[in-house]
Amino acid sequence: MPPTPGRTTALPRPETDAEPRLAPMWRVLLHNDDVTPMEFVVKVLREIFKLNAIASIKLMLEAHFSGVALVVVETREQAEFHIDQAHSMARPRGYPLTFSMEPEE
Ligand code: TYC
Repeated sequence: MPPTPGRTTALPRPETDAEPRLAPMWRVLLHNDDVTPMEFVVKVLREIFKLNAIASIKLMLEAHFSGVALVVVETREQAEFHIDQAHSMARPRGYPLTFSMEPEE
């Protein structure tokens, strides 16, 4: 369909060039501890956060060696749900595995 005369077709907004975000985004962080087995951390990252094996191992090692690792950026509701699921997997086994969340900016 030809453009209507006198009207412009969609142009990028010069200020942002990007679509406005509908929902504020939150960072989910993985914290190291001295108790949770490495294999269990990887299992949680795969099963709850749907990360592949390589990404899960890399993140687990990053948290293990540096204290904390960024897992994913998602909406507040998604982050709360995933963290709750992860803690619910760990607590009955007596593991102190901890995730936290913080607003992106
Ligand atoms: N530090 C734990 C250990 O040596 C493994 C671990 C890694 C725990 C990352 C938590 O977020 C974590 N068994």
